[in-house]
Formats: sequence, C-alpha cells, structure tokens
Amino acid sequence: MRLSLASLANRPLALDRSALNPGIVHLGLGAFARAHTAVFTEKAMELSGESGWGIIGITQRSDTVVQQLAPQDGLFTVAERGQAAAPLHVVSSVLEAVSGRDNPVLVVKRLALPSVAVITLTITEKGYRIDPQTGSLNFEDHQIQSDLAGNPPQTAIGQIVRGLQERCRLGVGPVTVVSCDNFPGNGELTERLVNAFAAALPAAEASPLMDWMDRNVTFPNTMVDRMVPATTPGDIAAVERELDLRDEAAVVAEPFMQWVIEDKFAGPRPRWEDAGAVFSNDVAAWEAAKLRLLNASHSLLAYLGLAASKKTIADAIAVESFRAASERMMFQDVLPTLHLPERLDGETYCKQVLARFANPALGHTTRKVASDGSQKVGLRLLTTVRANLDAGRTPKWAALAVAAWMHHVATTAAGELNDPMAAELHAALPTNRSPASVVHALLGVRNIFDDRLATHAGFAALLEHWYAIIDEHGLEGLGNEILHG
Ligand code: CS2
Repeated sequence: MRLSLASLANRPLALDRSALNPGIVHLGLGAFARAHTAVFTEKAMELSGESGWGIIGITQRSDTVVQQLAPQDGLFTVAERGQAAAPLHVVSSVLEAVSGRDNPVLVVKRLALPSVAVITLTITEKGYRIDPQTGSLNFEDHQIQSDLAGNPPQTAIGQIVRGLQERCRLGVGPVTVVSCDNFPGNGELTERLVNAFAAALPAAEASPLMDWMDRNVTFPNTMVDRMVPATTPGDIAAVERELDLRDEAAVVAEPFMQWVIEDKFAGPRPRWEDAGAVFSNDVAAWEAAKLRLLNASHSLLAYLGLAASKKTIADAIAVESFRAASERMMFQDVLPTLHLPERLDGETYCKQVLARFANPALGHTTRKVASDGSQKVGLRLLTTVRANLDAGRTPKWAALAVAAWMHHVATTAAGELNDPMAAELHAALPTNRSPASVVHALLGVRNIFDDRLATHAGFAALLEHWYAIIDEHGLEGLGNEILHG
C-alpha cells in the first residue's frame, strides 16, 4: 500500500495537516530540498506552533517527483544513514507538488498567492542560466529568450520574475527569494539574474516591476549543507519494509544538516532558527569555506575515485592516498588562503568533513558528485588555484583535482558525460590524447578557465604532471606520487 494521509491514518505526523497553509513556494523539489529545506521548515513549524509555512514544491525539468508525491499527499520519508541516524521520519511540510514543465501558468499563480512570503530555490548550478563570460543572465539561452518573449516561463528565473510581476499587479505583499544552491553569494547572484531578466522586459513592464521589487523583494545569502545521494530502488524497498507502506518519494541522507542564512527578509519568515538554522551576517565566509573545503574535496574524491573504479565517496576515501590528497588540499591549499567565519574552527571542520565522507552507509556515488563538473570546477577549485597563485604558492592538490576532472572528461564518452557542457567539452578534446594535448585543449575552454589560468605555464605544468600520472601510472603509481612525490 502506498504512503498517504489515509494509509498512515493512526500514526502521528509532526504537523496537523488540516491546519497548514502555504507560505513557501520551493523551486526545484529534488531529493536535496526534501531532505533539507522541507525538514527544517517542518521542524520550525512543529516547534514554533506556526502553521503558515506549508510548502508548494515546483519541479523543474521532469514531472517524476510530482508523480511520486501527488498520490502521497506530499508526504515522504527521510531515511538517515550512518552513526547516530534518527529513526525513519515521514515529513509533512510539503502540501502540493506542481510540475513546472507541464503547469507553468499554475506556477506563476502559486508564486502570487497572498499567503506566500518566501520563495526557496534548489535548482543546482546549471538551473541559474548564467553567462560564464559576464556572470549575469545568459541571454543566448533559448528558454530564457522564450520566457522573456512572454511564453509561460520554463526557467526558474523566468518563473520568479513572472511570479513577482503578478504579485506587483495584484498588490500582494513582500516576498523573500532564498537561494539554497552552492554558490558564493547565492542571494546576490539570484538578485542580479532576476534584475537582469526584469530589465530586459519591455520598458512599460520593466520600470513598474523594478520599482516594486526595490521595495518588496530581498535576496538573502545562505549556506546549505547535507549530503543527499540519489535514492535507489534498494532504498525504497528498505523503507517499505520498515514503514510497511510504499514510498516512491523517499530520500536518504546523512544525519548531519546545516543551514546558515542572512537575516534579510522582506516580510515574515519561518522560525528556522528553532530548527537549528543559524542566522548570520557572515554567510559569504560560511559559503566560501563550505565550497572550497567540503565541496572541493568531494569533487576531488569523486574524480580520483572514478579513475580508480570506486563506486562511492566512502570507497574513494578508504584509499589511503586519496584521503591524504583530500586532507592536503584542505590543509595546504585551502586553509592558508581562506578567510574563515568567526565561529568556525578550520581544523575541526575539515576533520568532520572527512568523517562525513567516510560514512559507509550513505552510498553517495562518485558518479553523482562528479556530474556537472563544468559548473562546479570554477567555484570549488579554481578559486583556490587563483588564491594560491596570487599568494605566490603552488596549488598542488587543487591542481590534482582539476587534472582528475580533465581525465574524467577525456575518458568518458560524450553521451555518458553527465554535464550541460558535455558537447562543448568533447568538441574541444584533441584526437591525440597525450596529457599535454588534453590539458591544453581543456584549458582553452574559456567558459571555465579565464585568460590568466589558461596561459599560466606553471599551472599547466602541474596539470600535465598529475594528468600523466593518473593516465599512465595506475592506482599504485598515483598513490605513491600523492604520498611520497
Ligand atoms: C556534492 C554536493 O554533488 C555534489 O556536487 O558535492 O551535493 C554536496 O553533497 C552537498 O553540497 C553537501 O552539502
């Protein structure tokens, strides 16, 4: 039998569903949002007694999650995996799931509901449609062009702006747009993209809207953290055995979760602090630390792991030399060039991150973390490369990570490479696959490497060195070079 309000009948939920009202529209209702944002929001409502923060979740590219959640009245299970894992928990904060692809008009309507005061986003890096050259909105993107032309919006930025326009037209109250994706300054970035879209509308639409936005919309920065692998059929079966109900929308997650939010809200907000979120004015430093320490070493382990046929991040970090490479990247390349937030102890943080990676129960695949590398390498690794070059240091370990990514790109068939730039990356690859030619070809991809990095002889030499070892010396040779080279 399928999980639903009726089938759960006599088992208690954290929230009284009949009393809940929608207060949040969430764009990008993937596994991460269900295991993070929806959990924080449920707990905040449970502990504060507020009932006005029910979530309307919007899916982006497919309607799979809608098909999973709609027959379940929005209910889904979080199965924590690892030491100190909590028992299975059915989350009750999602009231409705809407397919953004199939129902764009309904999305705009929901965004303009008077009870909605917060729009949260987990749409991943590629969902923002950034022009890598300008850092602003990519006006070459066909869906952005279509959204701007007034068709029912398909992109998240288009949906937000059309929703804000509708709120402005109806005279509905202020709203806060909360990006929860892994970008430094994710709020400022979202604001820039939303403003760029609005400014590109015909003048008669743009000026009243921008005027209204100035007074009614804010974009706080945030840092989100929880490792959430893709749910497998085995996970669904395990949940079914324990719950005695089939949950097609179940998510698996590590016990750890964190949310740091800038307190810059245009209107009311949930009491997320009751659920353990931290409100801070130093979010940029938190986000930089998380991206350059955690996410960067996650990527390093994913690409090294794939080169050594390791299926999960836990398998990869079990290789002594791979663990050493992650540690050395964090301690030698990142920490000396990073401004840490006041309340964060760098060494403790790194140790905790390594322990989280080693969680054997999580099953976080190297393939998943390796996906969309073109969108991640710049934010996670090249920041550290540049900071080291600026300080006259050698970014030895960050270069290993970039070389391992290059190796992954060059040794994965174009059709298999899970990356929005797969075609462009493969078009750039030379027929001669020697380390030097692959490194130089990929360094020439200007949407990833700027002029300085592309022409920096020392950086290219480091990349070639590591690439050759990964490509030619096998796991043992690589291990030796990492540990003793
Ligand atoms: C991972 C992140 O897939 C990835 O790129 O590095 O999703 C990571 O698990 C989260 O950011 C952890 O908070």
